[in-house]
Amino acid sequence: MTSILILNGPNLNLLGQRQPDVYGTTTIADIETTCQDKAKALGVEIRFEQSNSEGTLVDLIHSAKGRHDGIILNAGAYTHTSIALMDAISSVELPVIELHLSNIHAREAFRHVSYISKVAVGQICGFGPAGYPLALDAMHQLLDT
Ligand code: CA2
Repeated sequence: MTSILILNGPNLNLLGQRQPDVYGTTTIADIETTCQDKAKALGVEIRFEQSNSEGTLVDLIHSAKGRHDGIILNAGAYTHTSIALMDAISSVELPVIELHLSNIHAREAFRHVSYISKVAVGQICGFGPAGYPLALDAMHQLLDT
């Protein structure tokens, strides 16, 4: 069965608990439930992870090789800074879809830079939590063709 790793970076564990005006009221647990439901409907398997640590995210990307067929990555603020995550993605040679809740291009200039974009197949941003099932649809299509 097709297996997709969904990786979430720093501070995303706080979703729904702090700054609801900026990031909404949906929690990371709600998003995981939505992803599990979507995966079931698509007939794929997912692993859903969140870490605040850059090194842990690098390790999870490395361990995806041979276990998962693709990665959906919301790297949070590491998107804009992490050459380590970019290199880890290049090293595993798996398709990666970059995902953001917010439209990073409509925000501060420092969020317009993404190291992930350089090695991702594509980017989904600006749709809030609905971006997660959209990304699963996109990955499913990508792996099917
Ligand atoms: O829009 C996204 O998904 C981001 O990856 C979210 C990151 C931000 O640094 C990126 O530029 C865009 C921030 C996640 C912080 O999440 C919080 C949730 C609740 C309270 C505080 C932070």
